[in-house]
Amino acid sequence: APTGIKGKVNVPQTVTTTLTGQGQSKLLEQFGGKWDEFKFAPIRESQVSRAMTRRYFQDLDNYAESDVVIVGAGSCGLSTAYVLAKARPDLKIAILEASVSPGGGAWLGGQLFSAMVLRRPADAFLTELGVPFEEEPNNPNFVVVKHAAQFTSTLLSKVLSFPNVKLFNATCVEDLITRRDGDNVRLAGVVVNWTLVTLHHDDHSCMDPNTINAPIIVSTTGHDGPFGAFCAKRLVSMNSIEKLGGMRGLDMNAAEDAIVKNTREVTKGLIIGGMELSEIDGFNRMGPTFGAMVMSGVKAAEETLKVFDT
Ligand code: AHZ
Repeated sequence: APTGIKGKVNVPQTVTTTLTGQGQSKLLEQFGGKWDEFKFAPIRESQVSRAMTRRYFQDLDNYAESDVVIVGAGSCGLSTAYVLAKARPDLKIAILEASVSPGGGAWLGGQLFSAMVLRRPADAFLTELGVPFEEEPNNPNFVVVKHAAQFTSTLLSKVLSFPNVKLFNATCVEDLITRRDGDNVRLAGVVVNWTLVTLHHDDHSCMDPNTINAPIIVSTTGHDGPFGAFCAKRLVSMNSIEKLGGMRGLDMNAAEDAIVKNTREVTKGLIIGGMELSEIDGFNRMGPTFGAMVMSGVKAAEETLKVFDT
């Protein structure tokens, strides 16, 4: 491996940034000075480029053979990654997210409102993550996180801290790698491209993709939309399943239980969870309640572990 990448990971000590009596930041004091003497350590531009590219290309090399690929870093995909990475530090987990910003639809609770609702017993996942939540007065059946972004940023930060996880954002899964398995097909990886390239296949000459091999793909690309339900739709276009069930109208009670219970290996090597599953099975949507997304993530991780255990 190139030197300088596997160096010691520095965990920052907590520093107090509160202002002192003289209105001076203690943080600045720690770095030894007054504002007019403030100076960063010197750097050359190429050193910045090399620090980034060396790591990225080493990651591309390392994760070209992954143990698990998670497609889509929404609430379901990130929950899957958290459970899996924690349970099995020996597994190499690549998360592929088409958008620049991971998190999918979980930055807001619903419409453009802040609070995020999760029905019990999904509060156990919040407790596991250490995300604070409120009880709803006179209703023990659900809990409320004051801002969905607090849930998503905490989950994301924990997932990214696992040494066995790499998130490739702005990277789109644009096809599946398949192998014949008797009369059936099993998945053996994914075909990827920069999302900006994927979006321009129609107006540029051929821009070939890249690949990642993995025995298990967990697809959590959400319901149909500009990018959503990717693997579900691909299963139909490659004749692996006849047709999609198609997501039905909103019914919170029916939808959440159905999604969690049915999160499963749909085709050999492909586990589907979250709202993408509603497109396969024809389940209802649940709208702005996120318990099923995290619990489907937990189940997707368990289904993945089952495959590795057999
Ligand atoms: O960008 C997508 C999003 O971040 C990403 N994605 C989609 N297609 C992709 C592809 N390659 C890589 N081909 C891709 N990434 O997948 C993520 C899906 O996140 P999401 O939040 O849309 O899905 P989820 O199933 O995790 O959560 C659904 C949340 C919903 S939708 C809903 C309703 O409509 O009623 N209710 C809830 C709680």
